[in-house]
Amino acid sequence: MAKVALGLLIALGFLGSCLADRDCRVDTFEVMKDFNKERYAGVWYAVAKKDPDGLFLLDNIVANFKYDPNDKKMTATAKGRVRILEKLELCANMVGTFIETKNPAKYKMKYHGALAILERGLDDHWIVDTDYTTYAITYACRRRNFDGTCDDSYSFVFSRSKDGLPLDAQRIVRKRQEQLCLERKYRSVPHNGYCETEQ
Ligand code: RTL
Repeated sequence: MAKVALGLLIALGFLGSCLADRDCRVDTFEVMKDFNKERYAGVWYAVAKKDPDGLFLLDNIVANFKYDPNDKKMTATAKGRVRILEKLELCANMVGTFIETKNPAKYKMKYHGALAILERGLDDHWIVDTDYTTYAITYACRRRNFDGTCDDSYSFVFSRSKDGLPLDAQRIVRKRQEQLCLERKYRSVPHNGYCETEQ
C-alpha cells in the first residue's frame, strides 16, 4: 500500500514538473525551420481550429496558398462559412497577403473579404510545423498578456486531404498543440460542401 502511495506521489511530482516546465510565452514558441513557400503552396483543408474571440470562420474552411517565383511572395485565398449581422450565413471568400519578417516561418497576414462587409485585418501568421504533403499547423496571437503569454489566439490544423489526417500526423499535431499551450482547445472543422457551389 505504502509503495503504491509512494509511486503515485512520484508520478504526480513528475507530472507537476512537466507542466511547470512548459513555457507559454509566445516568443518562445518554436516554428517551422527553413520554411519553404514553394512546397507549401496549394490547397489545404482545415480539419481542426482553435477560435479567437469574436467573429470567425465557422466551418468548410479551405485555403489555397500561392507562391509567385517572380516577386517571391506568398498569397492565399480562403473560403469558409461565416455568420454575419447576427443571422446571415454565407460562404466568405477571403484574400490574404503575407509580409515577411526576420523569421521565414513568421509572417504578418493582411487579409480582407471579397465583400466589404466581411472582416479585414492584420494578424500574425506563423507556420508552426508542416511536412508539406500531409499536415500543417498555424498559429496567430492577436493580443498578449503582460507576461508574454497569449490572451487571444487562433490556430488551424490543415490537411492536404479532405478526409483528415493519418494517425502519425495526428500524433505530431497533438504535440505541437501542447507546445502552443492550446491542448484541448481545438474543435474539428466539418466539411459538408457548403462552400463548394458558387453563391
Ligand atoms: C487563413 C488562410 C490563409 C488566408 C486567410 C486566412 C484567414 C481568414 C480569416 C477570415 C475571417 C473572416 C471573418 C469574416 C466575417 O466577417 C488563415 C484561413 C485570409 C481570419 C471573421
